Amino acid sequence: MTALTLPTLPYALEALQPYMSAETLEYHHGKHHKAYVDKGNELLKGTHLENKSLDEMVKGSFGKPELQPLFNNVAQHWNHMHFWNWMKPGGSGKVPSSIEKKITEDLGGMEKFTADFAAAGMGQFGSGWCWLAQCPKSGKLEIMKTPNGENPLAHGKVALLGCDVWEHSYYIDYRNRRADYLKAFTESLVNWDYVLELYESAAHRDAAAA
Ligand code: MN3
Repeated sequence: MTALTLPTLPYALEALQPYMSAETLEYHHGKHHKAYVDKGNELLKGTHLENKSLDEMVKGSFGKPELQPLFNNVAQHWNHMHFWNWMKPGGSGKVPSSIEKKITEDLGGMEKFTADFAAAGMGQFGSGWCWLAQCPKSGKLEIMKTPNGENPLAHGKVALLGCDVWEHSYYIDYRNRRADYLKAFTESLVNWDYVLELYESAAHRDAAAA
């Protein structure tokens, strides 16, 4: 049994056009994500993390120099499993009211959130991700940026939304214009239903733990 499996995209390759091309999705999913799955499976073989959940693989390999290559691949697998669901055809638009209320309380409103999220993506030097995350202790939302494969989970936070700012996610469509890609992502691609699902399951988990 292989531990990691490349998922099927939840929409057709053409479905996110004109904001993200079929060619970008074909390479990003079929080559880049597939490479993380293949390499991750190879590196997992014989380790104590082989039969663990994906969350445990990410947390168990983070911050250990000898497991850095494994972390890079399992974390990128985790990130992309969510990333495909953080977008949808006809995305962005109306933000669920509970999310909008929480963003207004913690992050100063939707407009400020959108600007700060994009600024985090722009401010990530080189490859990485920008995030809307929730602190499980305080319950507060925060904006994060992380290098390479790192994610909120590795840092003890709950990821609610993430945008891949590795060049492979935008270079075919936007060349060097990361800001235009981030604008298209925030305005036209975000699947807020999935964000809501993650937000609500985090709340249920916290209630169960309390
Ligand atoms: Mn990627």
